[in-house]
Formats: sequence, structure tokens, C-alpha cells
Amino acid sequence: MDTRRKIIHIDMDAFYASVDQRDFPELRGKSVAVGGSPDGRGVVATASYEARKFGVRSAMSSRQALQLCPHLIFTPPRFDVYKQVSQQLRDIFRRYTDLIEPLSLDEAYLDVSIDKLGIGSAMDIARAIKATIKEELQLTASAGISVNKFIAKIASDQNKPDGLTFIGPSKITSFLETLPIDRFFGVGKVTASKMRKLNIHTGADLKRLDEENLVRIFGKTGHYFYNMVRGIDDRPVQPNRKVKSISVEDTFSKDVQDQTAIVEELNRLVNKLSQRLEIRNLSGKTLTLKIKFNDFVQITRSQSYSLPFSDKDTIYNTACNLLDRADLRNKKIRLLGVTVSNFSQPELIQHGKQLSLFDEGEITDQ
Ligand code: DCP
Ligand code: MG
Repeated sequence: MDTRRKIIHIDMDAFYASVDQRDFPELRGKSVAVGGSPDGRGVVATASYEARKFGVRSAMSSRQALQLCPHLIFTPPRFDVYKQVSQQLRDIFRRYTDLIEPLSLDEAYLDVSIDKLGIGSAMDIARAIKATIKEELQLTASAGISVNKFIAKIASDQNKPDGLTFIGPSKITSFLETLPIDRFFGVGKVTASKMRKLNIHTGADLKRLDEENLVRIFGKTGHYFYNMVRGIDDRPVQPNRKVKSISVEDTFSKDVQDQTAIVEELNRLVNKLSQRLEIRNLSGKTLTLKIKFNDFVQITRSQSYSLPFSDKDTIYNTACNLLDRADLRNKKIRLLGVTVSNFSQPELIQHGKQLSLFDEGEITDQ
């Protein structure tokens, strides 16, 4: 385990909703959902912490959110404002370190092993960053501090909102052993339920399986789980990660064969994907549809255009064509995924600087 590095993971609290509550004082202290209208087929992008008390969550249909919280106030997303705040955030981070890896608009890893301002401990640096964000942007962030990216990310999620959580080397083992498996990064709802069926509820349960067994049960991800539960993560903080593709995918809670359910899911994924592209100012020339069947056989179908696209209609129509081209007869689908790649311009992910053409990366959202 690398104990020399000092990594901070910063994640803004209820990001879109907090920015809206900041800009519209009448929304402060209220249950707010940013997203589509509950009249249509809108989806919640995020909800204020007041709304979360009622069970309102990201990716939930707006209609369901309104049922859970009848006084919920819906606000339409203001992507330009969120993007601008994100840029301001990165400018703040840059005062404290040159090694920043943005993960999304509101989230980044910071390697503060080199203490640029001579502040002191990583904990003090995280405290200073949070205070600066509060003072200059009137927003709260949660920070996780540890010796690697994986633990820092879990740590930032521990005491949200406005959290500050340090997990030092001596605490890592016991922390991970008591952690419920669905809190581990990369364990989605489907994997979590599979683990529970195998009587794996915490990190300690997961640790009892050797690497061979984990690979037998979970495929290649088994190697990742083996290292993850032991707190092993040597991935460096990569400032110039260039995004080569953006994907969204979802595993059905039950394998499906029904055409209407498949198309509905496709529509949901396409909405999410076009939003992700819009927020990053990206358009690509290639669309890929991924289908995994219940026997775990996976197929992909791609279509490329000479002109870049990012709009919902093109993505949806192309995805439907690709779906038609796949032979689905008598087969049950386990997972659907849609990816846009072949971007027309390199993404300006950091500080408005052009990215290195040699770096690779992809963003997948489950
Ligand atoms: N987002 C989205 N759709 C999702 C998840 C998130 O559009 N399914 C957007 C809205 C969020 C922002 O991305 O405000 C950041 O996502 P986070 O997962 O960090 O969630 P929040 O910042 O909203 O809340 P938290 O306090 O849990 O970090
Ligand atoms: Mg956040």
C-alpha cells in the first residue's frame, strides 16, 4: 500500500440543487429537484438534501419524486451556470495543487503530496479548500482524505453534506471491513444484490473469498474487487485525462424480452447520454449500442456519420436502428448501453487548456 501519497477527493453537495438554492433565495431550505417536469417523462438530475429526506434521488422519475414529496419544487437545469461554477471550482483547486483530475463537473481528485502553499497536513489543505469554496462560491463541498484515490472517494461520501473525512493508513483495514458492500465504488445495485445472495454484506465478508473465486463469480471485475477490499489502489491522479468516449449503461433489475420495456430503457439512456454530451460540449461521429443477454453473451452494433452529432433525436433514432439490426429473437436482455465516441474536437476538460493527444480515458455512467 502506498502510504506516501496524500490524496483529497472533493465532491460538491447536491451540486445543481445547491447552485439553484444559492441563486434563488426563495428555494433555500426547501425540497428542490432539478430535472424534468413530473408531467412528462422527466427524470430528477439531483435533489436538495431537504428533498432527500423524503427519498427523492438522482435518476428517479420526476413523477415518482412528486409522489414521495408532494411539496417538491422542480427547477429546470441551468447547465451553463453549473459549467461556470465548475470552472471556478477548478481555479480554486489550482491554487492548492497542480495535480488535479476532474471526474465530473462537481468532483475531482487532488494529489496534495506536494504542499504548494505550505499549509501543513492534507487535512488542513482540505479544510482550507472547503473554506475557500464556501467563502467565494457560497457552496458546500465534502472532502475525503487518504493515501489513494479509491479510499479518498469513499471517504468524501461518508459525512455528506459539508463533510471532512480522513482515513489514514492504520484505519483503512478496519474501515473497509465494516463497510457495507454497496458503498464500495463500482458495486452497483445488481452486483450488490448478487453479493447479498452469496451472503456477502460487508468488506469483511468479501475478503473471505480468494482472488480465484472472485474471478469465477464476477469475471474480470473479481480482480478489482480483490484489491479494492484490501485498500490497494496505485492509480495516479491524472491531470490530462482525455475523454475518448462517453457511455451510459444500465442492467435491468430483471432480464427483459418485452420490446416496449427495451425501447423505454433506451429512451432513458439516450436522454442521459445527450445531457452528458451537452454539459461537456462534446459531439461525436460514432454511436455504439451494447446489448448483453441473460447468458452473458455481449454484442455491439455501431454506426458512424461524417458529421458530428450530440442531439437526442439523432442518438435515439440511430440507437433504434442499431437495435433493429441486432437479432433479439427469443432472447432476454440483461443490460443495455449506449456510447458516443469519435469526438470532433478534443475535450477541454481542464482549465481551458487543450489536452494531450496521447492520453486516454473513457467515462462510463451506470
Ligand atoms: N447528475 C445527473 N444525473 C445523475 C447523477 C448526477 O444529472 N444520475 C448531476 C446532478 C448532480 C451532479 O451531476 O448535481 C453531481 O452528481 P453527484 O453524484 O455528485 O450528486 P450531487 O452533487 O447532486 O449530490 P451529492 O451531495 O450526493 O454529491
Ligand atoms: Mg456531488
